[in-house]
Amino acid sequence: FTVTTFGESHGPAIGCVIDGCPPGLAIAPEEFRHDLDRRATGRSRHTSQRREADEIEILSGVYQGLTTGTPIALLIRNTDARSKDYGSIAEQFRPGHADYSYWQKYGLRDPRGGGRSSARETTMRVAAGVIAKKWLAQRYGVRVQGFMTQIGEIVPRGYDLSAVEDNPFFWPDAGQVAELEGYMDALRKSGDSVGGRVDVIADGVPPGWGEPIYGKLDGELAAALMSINAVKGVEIGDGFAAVAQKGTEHRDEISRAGFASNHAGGILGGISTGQQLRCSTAFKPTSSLRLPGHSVDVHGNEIEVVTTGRHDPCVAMRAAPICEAMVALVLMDQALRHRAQCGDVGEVAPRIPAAPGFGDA
Ligand code: EPS
Repeated sequence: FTVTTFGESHGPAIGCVIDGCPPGLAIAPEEFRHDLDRRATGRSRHTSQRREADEIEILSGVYQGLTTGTPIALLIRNTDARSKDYGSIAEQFRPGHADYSYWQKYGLRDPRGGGRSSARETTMRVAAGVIAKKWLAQRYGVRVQGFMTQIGEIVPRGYDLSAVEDNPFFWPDAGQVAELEGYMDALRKSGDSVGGRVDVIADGVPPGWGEPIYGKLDGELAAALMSINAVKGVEIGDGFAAVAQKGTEHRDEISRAGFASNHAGGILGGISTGQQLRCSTAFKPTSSLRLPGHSVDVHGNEIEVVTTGRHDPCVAMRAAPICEAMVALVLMDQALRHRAQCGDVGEVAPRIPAAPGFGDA
């Protein structure tokens, strides 16, 4: 099961090809709306004000509302690109932006809206993720949920996951939303940007998904999450906090009644344990800033770069649905691989109940 995307931020359209989806899954264009809206720009004052309709066209792989097993091609036409915003920086490298590395690699680039390196590309990951989430939920009862766990220095005081969809930050503590609004308003006025952290949990993942060495579940999740624009770090379970832990603290003790804890984040040896899966992703502050920064242009002249136009002061704010999609795509791929190899093994005893999950009472 693979997904590839195509398209540029200011090209005529963006799209994806999803290959390997089993036949018979019901899917309609309107089912993409909810997640595409969760990711989109212009849905609050705290994101870029570019307004895209993000209307999905299903070009192939679906007949009479059901997937056929052949490649599914999805397309979204770009409708609100303002390429003149990029006229003055077309030959400049924004410090901290992929402008420079794309130029070094290809010797030319489409500077409009960051071209292929734009966060616009993540739209199609979310679209593909809609199919993976639906298949996982129907076939295995798997639920995937993303939420934000840090903006700059601010971390949640509490975790009530029912609050996440009711605020533009995907924030799990409703009591802090006013503080975040004020923080983001001040940040936007200052012209600067900030990083953020997004966690994803997946409930209902059965034990056994993931390959033992090549194609470990955690390795594939890390690669998938790292492939999102602006991501600089991924943790599974306790992640880097495990460095300071003792073995007696980190190990998740087992009794017939259940796992006592879940420091491992639901994965041991690259294979799911049946516990809640937990990943955390670090997003850097965006680099398109109206505050001047030192750089050079394509001719090697030293310059000051100023980026005008419509940009996200905290791209992580829109990333919860993107991270969910990447996790769902990896899980669907691993589920199919597991089924192909071990489908006839069946349930193996003893199956140990999971520890209470993140956000559970
Ligand atoms: C982006 C800059 C803005 C964002 C864009 C990502 O685009 P533009 O410069 O064309 O107005 O709106 O994100 C999206 C369009 C999207 O759908 O996510 C950038 O610099 O990466």
